[in-house]
Amino acid sequence: MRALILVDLQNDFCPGGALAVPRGDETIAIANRVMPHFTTVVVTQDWHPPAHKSFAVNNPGTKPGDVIDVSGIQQAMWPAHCVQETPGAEIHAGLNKAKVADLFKKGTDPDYDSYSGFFDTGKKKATGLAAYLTERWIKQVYVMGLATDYCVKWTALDAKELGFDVYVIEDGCRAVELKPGDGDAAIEEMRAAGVHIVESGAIGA
Ligand code: VGL
Ligand code: ZN
Repeated sequence: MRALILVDLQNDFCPGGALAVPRGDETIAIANRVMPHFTTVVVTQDWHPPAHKSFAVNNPGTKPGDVIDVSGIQQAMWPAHCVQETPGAEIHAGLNKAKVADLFKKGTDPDYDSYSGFFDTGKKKATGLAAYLTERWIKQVYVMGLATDYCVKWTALDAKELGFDVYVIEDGCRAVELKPGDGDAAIEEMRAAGVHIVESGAIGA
């Protein structure tokens, strides 16, 4: 059995959003196109409390792009984004939600970030996604969404480490690229870890 994990297809990661990923909105049509080929489709949702420690505004003297020590972990500073119950945290309205079976929120603990859809960054707390997939006999997971160099990468690498056969739909992802080239580097890092890199056109073909 295979599942599709749609990572953080949220307004704040699309053009006009608080942490806009260039051309992030182009992933929505691709998600809608591949979804019918999966029996299980889940989405992850970055869902931060206003006091979240990954926000530069909550760490006086820092600005977005800085990296500081938070709870013993090297943490990048971001503009405030995906704040719980705000429009920016909503899943993009263009996504066909009829096919989405479940939603997994992450980044809810103010002291820890959670790029991965499976665990917080310190691996202290699971989101429940791994157990959910295992209960449904899922062996292969397909991952796409936002952003290639953060949440897609961490989700795919955790899935691989958990023992799933992992496929990243490359054209269904867009990168933040704090540094130019981060997107391609993330793809290569995933490939080196044994993640299959595929194109959406090959799904269901
Ligand atoms: C993400 C930065 C901060 C992502 C989430 O979804 O890739 N990136 N929070
Ligand atoms: Zn976040």
